[in-house]
Order: sequence, then structure tokens, then C-alpha cells
Amino acid sequence: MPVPRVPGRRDRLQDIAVVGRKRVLLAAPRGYCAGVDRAVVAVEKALERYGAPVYVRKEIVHNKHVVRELEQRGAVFVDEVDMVPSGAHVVFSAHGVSPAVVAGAADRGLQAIDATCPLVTKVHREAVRFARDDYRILLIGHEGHEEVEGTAGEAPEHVTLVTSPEHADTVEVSDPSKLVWLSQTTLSVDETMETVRRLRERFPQLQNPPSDDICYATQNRQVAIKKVARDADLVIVVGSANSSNSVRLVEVALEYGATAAHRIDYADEIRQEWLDGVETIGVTSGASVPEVLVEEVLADLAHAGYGEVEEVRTAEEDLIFSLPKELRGDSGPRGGRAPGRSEA
Ligand code: 0CM
Ligand code: SF4
Repeated sequence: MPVPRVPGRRDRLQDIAVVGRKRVLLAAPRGYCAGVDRAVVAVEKALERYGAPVYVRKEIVHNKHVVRELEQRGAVFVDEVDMVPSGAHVVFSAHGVSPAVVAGAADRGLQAIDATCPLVTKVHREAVRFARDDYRILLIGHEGHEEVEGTAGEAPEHVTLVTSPEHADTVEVSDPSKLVWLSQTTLSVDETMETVRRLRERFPQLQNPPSDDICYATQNRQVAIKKVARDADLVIVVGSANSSNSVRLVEVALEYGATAAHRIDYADEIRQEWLDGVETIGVTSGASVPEVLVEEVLADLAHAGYGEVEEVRTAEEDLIFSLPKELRGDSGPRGGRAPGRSEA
């Protein structure tokens, strides 16, 4: 008789026999990057220092669980700074903001704490510099994503958004002689290179950015899941639907040989039918995902007979960013959640 499925219960998934050995390949690196860690700690520190409520413009990072937890501790997430009472503290999310948002916050007399990831800020600076030198900037990224809005907002007159390889075939440029591409930090590396290849076919004078815009964390998580996907019948990516880097991990897993790949926010979204005939399950998580959510997935999979876990590591990460300057001071450079890591 089938076991009734009760979401959230560890015995929700049945241990069904398969022909071969049941196991999990756990991708590493996975989960929190330095920019997410810093942004989440920034909200926690602001709550400690100023008390609730602390306002946050947009989701601090694109993860449902992180946002819920911070809400319970007194963070109030708003869409725009005009929803924040004048004089209050407001944290800008890891994805960055345009100068217009900074100005809007200043106009309302808000106490802004900028948790923009330094690697996003780097792209902003590139946009400002190329715009100053009168370049047309082809910004590769997803329309409506907060990071793209922030970066484009640095030089709206100079930026043209390119949303896909197909778009690269049709995008119009008035002066192709002074052209540079920049990108969102959380894209698929392979797809972005294809977009650039197609752009360069049409615009041979297109210049590259001074350094990689797709960040180390996005790249490392894609490299790791590529290795896992080759051997996986199923890949489970923990991450939220609006998390660009998490959604890319599902696509990359499928491109690199996984028979199936699914994104989930929580372990109780794993469906019994996904496990039919599955020997090897790859598991990873996006850069905005706390490890506890992966641990829950592993516990549920162990209950379903996938208790053998092998880590597949393709890089070591030891980057750590200082807290936003508005929060530095009494407790060291960042509040010290992860000792033993070097600072950038
Ligand atoms: O950009 P993305 O949607 O992947 O955001 P995220 O919050 O899931 O990941 C971290 C970041 C940044 C910038
Ligand atoms: Fe920064 Fe990359 Fe993390 Fe985004 S995914 S917060 S750019 S380190």
C-alpha cells in the first residue's frame, strides 16, 4: 500500500529498490557566496544595532527562506524607498541599486546601508567608466532583474540590454566602432559566451570587459554541477525561482547530461515520482541558499535510501567581504561568521 504523502515529514519519500547503487553526488562549491553572506549579516547587524524594524529595499538576496527568517526578526521588505518612513534605516540588497534609488533614499532622509555585492559594484564602475569614454555598452542580462536595473541605471543613455543569444542576432547599434559588452554577474557562462560570439560576428570591434563580470561564485557552482551532471540521473537544485544563478544551475545540469533536473525551495517539494528508477542524484544549491536547506534535502533522500553521499569538489572558496561601511566598527571587519577565511 502506498505511504500517504504528508509534506514536511521525513518519511514522505519511500525507499524503492533500483537496479544499481543508490547514491548522492553533492556538488561543491554550492550555497552561500561571499556577497550573500555579507548582505545577510548586514541586515542581522542592522537589526542588532538599530532594533526592528529595519527596512530592506527588495529581497536582500533571492531566497524565500532567508527573506522569511529575516522578516521574523523584524526586517521589512519594501519594493521602493518611497515606502520607507522618512529618517528610517534602509538596506540596499546584494543586487545593487541605480543612482536614482540612492538619490531617492537621500531625498527622504533615509539612513542607507549599502549591501550591494562588491562584485556588482565593480560592474557598475565599469559601466560608469565606459559611458564616460562615450562607449555604447551592450549589457548582457535578464530584463527586469534588479541587478540589471541597477547597472543600467548608472548610464541609461549608453546601455543597451541584450537578453539572449537570439537577441544578439537582432539588436541594433548606432555606432559599432566604440562598443563594449558587460554582463549581469549571475548568468550562464556558456550562454553568455554564445551571446558574445554572435554579437562579435555582427560587430567585430566589440571590446571585452576588463575582467570577468560573471562572478567567481556563479562560475564555480556551474563548473561543479557540470561534473556532477555527467553521472546523475536526477539533479536537485536548491534555490528560489527568482534566483538567476540557481535557475541557471538547473539549465546547466540538463545541458551537461543530467536526465532530469528540478529546482526546489524546500525538501518537501521533492516528488516521489522523480526518484523512479534513479540510482544517482546530484545535489547543489544557489549562491543565496543557506546550507540548512541542503541538509534537509540530504536527510529526506537518506530516508528514501540515498544515504551514501559523495562530495564532488571542483574549487575551494575562501573569499570574504568586509561589512558595508555603515556597519563597520565595534565588532571587527564583518562580525565574523566564518573565521579563517581571507578578506577581499
Ligand atoms: O542574481 P541572482 O538572482 O542569482 O541573486 P541571488 O540573490 O539568488 O544570488 C546572489 C546574488 C547576487 C548579486
Ligand atoms: Fe556577489 Fe556573485 Fe554572490 Fe552575486 S552571486 S552576491 S555577484 S559573489
